[in-house]
Amino acid sequence: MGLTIAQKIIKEHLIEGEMVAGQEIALKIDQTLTQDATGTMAYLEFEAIGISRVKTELSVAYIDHNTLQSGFENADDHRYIQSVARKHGIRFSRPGNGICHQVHLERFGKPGKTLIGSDSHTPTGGGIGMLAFGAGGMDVAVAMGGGVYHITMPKMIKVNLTGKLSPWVSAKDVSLEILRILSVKGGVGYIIEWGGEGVKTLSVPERATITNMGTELGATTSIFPSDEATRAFLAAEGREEDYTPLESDPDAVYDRVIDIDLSSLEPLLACPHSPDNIKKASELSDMKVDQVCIGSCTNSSLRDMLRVAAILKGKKIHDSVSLSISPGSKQVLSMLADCGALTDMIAAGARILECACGPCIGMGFSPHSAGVSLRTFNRNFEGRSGTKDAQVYLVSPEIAAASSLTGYITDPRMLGDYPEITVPDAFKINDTAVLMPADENEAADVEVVRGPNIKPLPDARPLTDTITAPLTLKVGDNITTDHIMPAGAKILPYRSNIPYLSKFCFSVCDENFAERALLAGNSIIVGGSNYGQGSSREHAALVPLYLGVRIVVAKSFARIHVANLINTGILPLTFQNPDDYEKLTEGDELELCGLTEAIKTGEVTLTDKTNGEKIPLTCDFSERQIDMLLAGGLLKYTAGK
Ligand code: MIC
Ligand code: SF4
Repeated sequence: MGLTIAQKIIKEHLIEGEMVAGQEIALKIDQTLTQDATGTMAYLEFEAIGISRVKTELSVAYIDHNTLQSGFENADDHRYIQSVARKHGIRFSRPGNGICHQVHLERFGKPGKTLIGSDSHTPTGGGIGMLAFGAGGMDVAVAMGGGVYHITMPKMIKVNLTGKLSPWVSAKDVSLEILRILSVKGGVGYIIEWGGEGVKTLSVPERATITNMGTELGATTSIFPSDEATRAFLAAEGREEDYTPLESDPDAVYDRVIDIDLSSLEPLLACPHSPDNIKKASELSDMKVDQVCIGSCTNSSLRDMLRVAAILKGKKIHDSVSLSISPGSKQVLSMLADCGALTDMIAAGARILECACGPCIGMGFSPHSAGVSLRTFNRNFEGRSGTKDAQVYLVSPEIAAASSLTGYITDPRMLGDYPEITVPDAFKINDTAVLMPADENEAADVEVVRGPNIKPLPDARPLTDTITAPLTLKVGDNITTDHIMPAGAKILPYRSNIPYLSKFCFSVCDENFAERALLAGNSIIVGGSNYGQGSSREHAALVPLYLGVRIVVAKSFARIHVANLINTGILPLTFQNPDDYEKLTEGDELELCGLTEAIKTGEVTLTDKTNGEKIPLTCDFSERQIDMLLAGGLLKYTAGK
């Protein structure tokens, strides 16, 4: 039987397990990346493992999320990451060099290699034919130490592309179309492989927009073939030698095939507050727009920026719109400057922000109260922009630029001729903002510098046989890690200070949760389906651990978050019958007995001592996961080995 592209890469990197969907497998990891908001924790964990030098082919530490430095906290964390990277053999991408996924694609990604990153949008690398996964910091720390990465062997979806995108329709619309088809849960348990004749019409940055947003489907990852377009991109980056062709076998078997005719797509947008709430731009043309933000790891390539500049050229943005543009990397920014496109953007009235995540993670540029914000980003979760009642729409760079001119949501086809752009064959290469690590002889003398904002990790709590605890919080479906552990300018500086961060846990849902949980000592959370979707931040597990959360019971879980829960030693359990969710009420006293045995058989009974209900729960842990839970999480488990 033939193999898919992903299966070929998995086969080459398989260390443990069998390539049977649903079974746990362990993969060798070639490259890792971290960003600063999750990186400080990942490097503290790497230090805790006690290995002196990374064992990967390449590991890069990026600073891109938390670049406001509105106090000593971020700057201290950056200095810590810079020093720890220098000591342990990791390259350091300085603040201002760009967003991790954009820079990694430009400078380091290689077809056929495996990559894990402490950021959920690491699958951006699938645009260049990498098998790239978002993961929690602990998993990245273990991979840097030469350890394997465990996943459940996914099923395969093939998206068969035909035709060619029409003028004013772009890769973002392909992402939104697949979200319309599959929803934010539809990719869970799958790798999405993009194929068909239509693939040839898409450049690597366009493919990367699509694999980037595959994360919003809940997919394990997404991948494109490596072909002539990949070779051309690598050649433009001056590294054609990194090219290897990759395609699926003609008789490869997919669990599901979805056809998309690129020629039939129209400009789309995702309405508040979910990336799968899709409408046509033409349906919302009465909606007044207050703010437009262009950038993020989804849409900040040179192609996207040149297109925006061409649309804005010689025009002026609408008086009631505030427009921000953040180019994805120093490479993109300097090329925009050289060709004059930057001047066109500035002249039209854009506010140019640094090459970083910026407004995407609420680091500045929050909309005004109830403001309508059009963003070329990948997530529009409630409150993520920093303004709780903002109405955030996800759009293509074309819709964003067009709407910034008119002040209304605008189907860009209204603007007439699609302005031509030329993406050069050779990009401007300048890697001065990537610092090399010390060589092995010098490394011992490098001092790791820790600021006072770095607080110890919360204590592990090995699983006990009986847990009796109150239900301190009951939440609904599609709870994101942004709900569990919000980010934004006021909170993000405390990512290495779990006690402080804990004050904000679930504050979007219930401002009193943190206090209540801390008071209870031990507690249980109940959630709906797709619990923990979105960001890879392991803080959404570490902080509940600190607050005493021992168990999360949900209808279903998102992939990275469930791994993070187990990694921190919190027990994730699912309802055998999802309707039983209704039987539990916040404040109820719950009890689970015989847990050490029950997690092996997969049959767990929850007793609601308040109303006497007995509720059957399930779990399906591998032996490794059981050992981790019994040890109190991945770090204790690894140390024990
Ligand atoms: C995000 O887009 O939500 C983030 C911020 O990049 C996160 C990582 C984090 O929370 O630091 C992600 O996607 O994993
Ligand atoms: Fe940064 Fe936003 Fe991309 Fe996350 S989604 S890595 S915050 S640009």
